[in-house]
Amino acid sequence: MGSQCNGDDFEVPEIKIKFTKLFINGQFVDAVSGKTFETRDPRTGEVIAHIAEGDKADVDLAVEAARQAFDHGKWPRMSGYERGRIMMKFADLIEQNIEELAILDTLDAGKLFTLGKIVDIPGTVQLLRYYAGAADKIHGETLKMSREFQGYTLKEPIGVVGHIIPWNFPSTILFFKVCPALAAGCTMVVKPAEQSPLSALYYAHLAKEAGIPDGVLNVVTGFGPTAGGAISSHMDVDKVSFTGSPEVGRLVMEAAAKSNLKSVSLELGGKSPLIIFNDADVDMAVDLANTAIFFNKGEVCVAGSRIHVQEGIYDEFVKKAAESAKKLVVGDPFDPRVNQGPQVDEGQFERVLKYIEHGKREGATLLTGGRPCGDKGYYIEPTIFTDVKEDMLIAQDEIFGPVMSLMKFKTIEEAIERANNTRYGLAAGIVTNDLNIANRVSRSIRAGSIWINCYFGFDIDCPFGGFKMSGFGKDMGLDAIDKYLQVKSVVTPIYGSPW
Ligand code: TXE
Repeated sequence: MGSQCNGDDFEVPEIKIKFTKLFINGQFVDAVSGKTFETRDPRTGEVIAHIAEGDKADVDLAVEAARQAFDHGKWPRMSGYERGRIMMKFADLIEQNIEELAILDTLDAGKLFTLGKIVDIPGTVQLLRYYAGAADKIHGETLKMSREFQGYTLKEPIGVVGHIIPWNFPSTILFFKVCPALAAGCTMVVKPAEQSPLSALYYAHLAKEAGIPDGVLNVVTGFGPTAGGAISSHMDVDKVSFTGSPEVGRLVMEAAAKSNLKSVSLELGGKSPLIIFNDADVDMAVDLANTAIFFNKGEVCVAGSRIHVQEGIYDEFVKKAAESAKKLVVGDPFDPRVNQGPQVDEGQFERVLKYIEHGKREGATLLTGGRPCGDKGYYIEPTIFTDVKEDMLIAQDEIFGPVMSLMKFKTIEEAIERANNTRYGLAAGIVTNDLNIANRVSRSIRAGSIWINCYFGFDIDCPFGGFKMSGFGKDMGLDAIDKYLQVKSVVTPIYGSPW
């Protein structure tokens, strides 16, 4: 077996699930239909809780609350400084509840508990504080008019925003979107993924405690085609910000076009290349490659799922990559020794295994892994394919699981061509000590983020978003605030001048 499933000599923290209802206009309420759905623990497939199943009727109520809060409420009208102060309080409250929030994301999405405590949840605190600091620095420009006019621009919040969130980073991606929208003065309706609704409801409770006015931040849990679809087709939602699959991204755009032509931004995943040149330190490159694909069990939009290795070091790389993958410990994400937890749900588990079977049928060589792991839950061995051809499905589709496709190349030109041979353009990694190669390749790849001698080079100040079919619009950095603003020009003749 390419990996081990661990034993059970560690403690799973006890937790009572406190919030299971929709959060609309500052209150936790049942769905209008009274329906609920089950959220399940991917470690076992067992039900964790029954969650209110919102649909169009609930989205209508949430949008109405957000509309009132935007048109008549304090939030868009208060100073940026005051909004920032409340966001800082929200951050402090999250900081006091890191452990509980990390437990929720581990239970719901199978994420490593230790990482949740030091990366995911503290990351939301950092995002809130960054955008809180930006809230009072949003301003327009004085224009140099060509005639005798005075002109300036105002940057105004876009209005009511719908955020549709995936399950792979239930906390991080939620705050990628909520923080700049709050800083801009927008009001919003959030639809978490049906696989991972627990933490979003907890955050809603903390937002209220921090003093975010009722109606500003609403959370409607439920399914994509019903609750999500109602947001993207709503006539009173001014913008929708979506992270998820390209198929649904297309539906969101269609719904926006067919309703009120709301503004749309999309982050739709990728098939990101990591290109390793002959001069690379092979051990370091193997570490990077394994992290790039196996981190968060491969459920990462920027996962380095296509590893292109130059021929001079290819054989050594293949041997060491397999050895390294075999050492990864797959098992219960609450166990601090574990490197890889379960896939988020049965659907994703089956989908990844199907791709692995497809890879074998297409003629790729299964170097290591390839099987489910353990007797319950949705665990899959870290898997590496070699002899992957570019037209194979496993080299083109986003598998969203722990499956590495290894390919050999000869020249820089070939590496660039292969890296760009994908419909996606989210990220790319380059490993070389040659500055000329690094510069040339980074400028030639059509992707939104390029990481040289590192991978996952995320930073709060670094705009993140895709090219090509990976979508458009940036999360993070100050650019993300612009998504939630619109520019108004104000012009007046200068007194006494003819016009
Ligand atoms: O995504 P969906 P799924 C990719 C990844 C994964 C695949 C399928 O390859 O294997 O997509 O995952 C909501 N109108 N990514 O099926 O369906 C849904 O409820 C409005 C990459 O889970 O796109 C959830 O909240 N909303 C990605 C969100 O969309 C709808 C992260 C994402 O779900 C909807 C996740 C509809 N008609 C998956 N249908 C990334 N970019 O990181 C569903 N939703």
